[in-house]
Formats: sequence, structure tokens, C-alpha cells
Amino acid sequence: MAVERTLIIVKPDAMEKGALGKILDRFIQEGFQIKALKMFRFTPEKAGDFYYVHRERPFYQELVEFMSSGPVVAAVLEGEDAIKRVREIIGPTDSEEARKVAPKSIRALFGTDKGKNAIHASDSPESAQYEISFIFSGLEIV
Ligand code: IDP
Ligand code: MG
Repeated sequence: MAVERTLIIVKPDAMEKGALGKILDRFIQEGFQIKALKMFRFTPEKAGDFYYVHRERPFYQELVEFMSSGPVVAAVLEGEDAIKRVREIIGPTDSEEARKVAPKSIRALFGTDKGKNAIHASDSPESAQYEISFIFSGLEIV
């Protein structure tokens, strides 16, 4: 195990529900350090670039529209084994499945379904590096 950094994005559905504070607090309670934090709204073009790996998937257009539908908050979290642990804390992609198999996960608590699932988190060291540098410049990470 090693200290890692990973990227989370609180998605527009969770922002609209007023869940930002509870979600950030969950990661603080779990022992992660917030190394960077930013609120912004994706343009459809930038959301498309961020999710470029999914460009051939049938849900790509829906995903781009959803992610650009309102403000989001992105954060860099640091901690032991952060990439895998944060993925465990957010739960499976589909919030309905999450409520069955991981009822305390963030997607179970704050998401709706497969698309509107409250939060994004990097899924590998490579994607964490790409996604952190996509959203934050060096000076914004403390
Ligand atoms: P992940 O966020 O758990 O890594 P991915 O398969 O990488 O899941 O998909 C990226 C995002 O695309 C999901 O978080 C979700 O918002 C959206 N998405 C995935 N599958 C579907 C689908 O079948 N319908 C609509 N949106 C989807
Ligand atoms: Mg993914």
C-alpha cells in the first residue's frame, strides 16, 4: 500500500440535493486529506473531453448532458490506498444496485440510478493522474 491521490467530482444531482457537505465530511471522517477543491460548471465540450474514454458508449451523450447540467465540485483526496478505498466508499455505478449491496455507500445514499449517481471517482492510477491534471493546475493542489 502507498499514499495515493485520487479525484472525486460531486455531480450535479448531488449538488442540487444539497449533499455536498455530507459527502465531503464522509471523506474527512474516513481519514482522507483534501488537497484541492473547486466548484465549476462543465461545458458540454469539456465534459465530453473528461469522459473521452466512454465516447463510443451508448450513454455518452446522456452523460455529457447530465455532467454539464449544473455546478459540480471536484476535489483531490489523499490517503493510503486512496484510489481503491474511495471507489469502495462511493459504491457501484448503479445507485439502485448500491442500495442493495452497499447501503452505506455514497451512491446508495445520494444517487438515483445508473446515470444520476451523485459522484465520480478515479478508477486507476492512470485515470487519477489524467483526471487530476484535467481539472487542477499545479498551484491549485496544496
Ligand atoms: P463509474 O462512474 O462507476 O466508473 P462508468 O462505467 O465509468 O462508471 O461510467 C461513467 C458514468 O457514466 C457513470 O458514473 C454514470 O454517470 C454514467 N453511466 C454509466 N452507465 C450508464 C448507463 O447505462 N446509462 C446512463 N448513464 C450511465
Ligand atoms: Mg469509470
